[in-house]
Amino acid sequence: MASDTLRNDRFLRALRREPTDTTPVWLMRQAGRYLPEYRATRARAGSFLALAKTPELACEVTLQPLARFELDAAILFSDILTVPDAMGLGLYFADGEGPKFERPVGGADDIARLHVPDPETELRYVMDAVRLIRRELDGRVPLIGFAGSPWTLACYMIEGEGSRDFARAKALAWNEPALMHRLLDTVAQAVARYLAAQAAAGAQALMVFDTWGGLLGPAQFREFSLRYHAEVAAALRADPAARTVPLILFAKGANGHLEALADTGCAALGLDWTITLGEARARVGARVALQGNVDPALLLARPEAIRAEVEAAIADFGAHPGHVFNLGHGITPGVEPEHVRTLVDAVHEAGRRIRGT
Ligand code: 1CP
Repeated sequence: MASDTLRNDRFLRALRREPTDTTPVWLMRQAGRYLPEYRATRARAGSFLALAKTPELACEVTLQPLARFELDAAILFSDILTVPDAMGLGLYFADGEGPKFERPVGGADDIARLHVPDPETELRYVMDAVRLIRRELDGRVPLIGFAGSPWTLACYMIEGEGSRDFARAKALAWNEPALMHRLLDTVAQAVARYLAAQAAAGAQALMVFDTWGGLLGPAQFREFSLRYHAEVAAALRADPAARTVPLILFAKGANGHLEALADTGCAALGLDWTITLGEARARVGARVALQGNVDPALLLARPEAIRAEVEAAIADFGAHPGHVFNLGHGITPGVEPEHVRTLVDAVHEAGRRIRGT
């Protein structure tokens, strides 16, 4: 496989907390609407779902940001909601709106009917995209595969669409915890199987997005989110293809739980921008690598402000191994692509400066 000839392994080395020549950087949503070439491919595809479900097009948009910027990793172009779609919920996008499910999960009968999808048949388009992207990357940088966390996916499955508070999902957790656990258990099996299949297809790192973990209070976070992170991580460690593939866990808004998250068996934690890298490193840096964490809105600022903030973040982490630079959440659509170049180049410059390389 092409992994033998990986020409830029900064990202994987940082995840293993090994020294690197400079700080590696990639950005959540690096392929997306802020890029005119992404908008053109999406228009050609006709819809976001057609784009995500056509491996050649998913591969094309995955590679677009790498053609422009000196990024140190590629991330599979797909969505976390492909898994509930394959579980039978019917994902669709109404015009100009976010994702929705035709058949959200209502109660016990719906939950009992859910099945764990076979990735190589029911999510074949994702596995084909992973294989194609690996071939087209040809060892330039590693490829990241990903999935939503069981809790975050359950939020969308119950609500049927995005929400600010996911009140229906939280109500189910309070009112029928056993039922919620049955749902989370099935979703966790689906997520673990899906991530393991991505590793077998060629993903060189795996990331779990727990975008809505931070909505839960401390005890509920441990019960309904954290526990399933540990289950997914344990399943991956037991899988021959995924065992050696580093796992990055991003639980947005869950900084109160960093120590517990670091003990789930992941290689790295993704951080949002509400904690400093220095504090996070002091708390968990001996156990895991850290990925993050500047405010995505920084990309709306002037180039000098972007450079200053990047410099400050890298100084705050210090000259230790184990930092992957990223935003604290995804790039927003209105960002000027040249600002992304400023940020990426500033990371490599500041990373070299602090190491004296
Ligand atoms: O083209 C478009 O208009 C569709 C917008 C879009 C894009 C570009 C959606 C719909 N998904 C994606 C791609 C996507 N989604 C990636 C691509 C890889 C990358 O470049 O990073 C990834 C990693 C995701 C993951 C994802 N989807 C998350 C977790 C990360 C996060 O942003 O917190 C979540 C919560 C989703 C759900 C989703 N899919 C799309 C939208 C607009 C949303 C948010 C819905 C909501 O809650 O309102």
